[in-house]
Amino acid sequence: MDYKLYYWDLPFRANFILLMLEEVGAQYERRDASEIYPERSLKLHNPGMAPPYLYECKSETYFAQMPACLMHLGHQYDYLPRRAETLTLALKTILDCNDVLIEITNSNGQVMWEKGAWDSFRNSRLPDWMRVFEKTGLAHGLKGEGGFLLGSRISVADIATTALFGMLVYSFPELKSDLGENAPHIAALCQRVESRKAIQHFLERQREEYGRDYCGGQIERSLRKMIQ
Ligand SMILES: N[C@@H](CCC(=O)N[C@@H](CS)C(=O)NCC(=O)O)C(=O)O
Repeated sequence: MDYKLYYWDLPFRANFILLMLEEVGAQYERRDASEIYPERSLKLHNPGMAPPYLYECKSETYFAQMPACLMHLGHQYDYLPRRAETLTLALKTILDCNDVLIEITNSNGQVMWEKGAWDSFRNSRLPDWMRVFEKTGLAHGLKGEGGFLLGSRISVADIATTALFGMLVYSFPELKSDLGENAPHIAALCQRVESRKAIQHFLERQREEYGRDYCGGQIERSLRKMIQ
């Protein structure tokens, strides 16, 4: 066993780490977040505030914060860009993804969506975010039908981008045209990454199990009410 991932019974932030573990063929098991959170989280050697927690068996170490977990796996499996600029952009891309997750869930569900706020998010911030990814890709690695976000080699940035937008448009098919219009190369990239063998098998199993579930809870219900 290489890793244990502690998270809720949902795709959301887990998928960033799960797609990576699948891509590199790591041996891992999923555990429920409640085994750590909240009681044990402060007692960990590297304490963390909230799930996901990634446990690395060989170093007997826990990591929290999705971007940190992904950067750690990127380092372990050689999925980080080599040049300083693109290495920094890989981290920035994962942080951008996490910001989008926070925005789309109104700060992880602190406030439920209302029509005016949702419409303005969907018509302004969300397309701007999509364009940020599109412009980054076009400047660094995406070309015509191929390439990756930050060069000719797959990196954690592609895994994160796919976990963000691939999952978003699968869970909310109504947003597919938003992505296609604002970030056509990113839409194509997500499809290519989702078709990589290990990831494809994983997503088929997951989508059979969870359907179109996204982040769960009242905030998912509020999001669905806005989008439908
Ligand atoms: N910045 C953290 C956010 C973690 C987070 O918000 N986790 C959610 C589930 S996705 C949770 O269960 N939060 C409980 C809490 O914040 O107490 C990360 O990226 O991992």
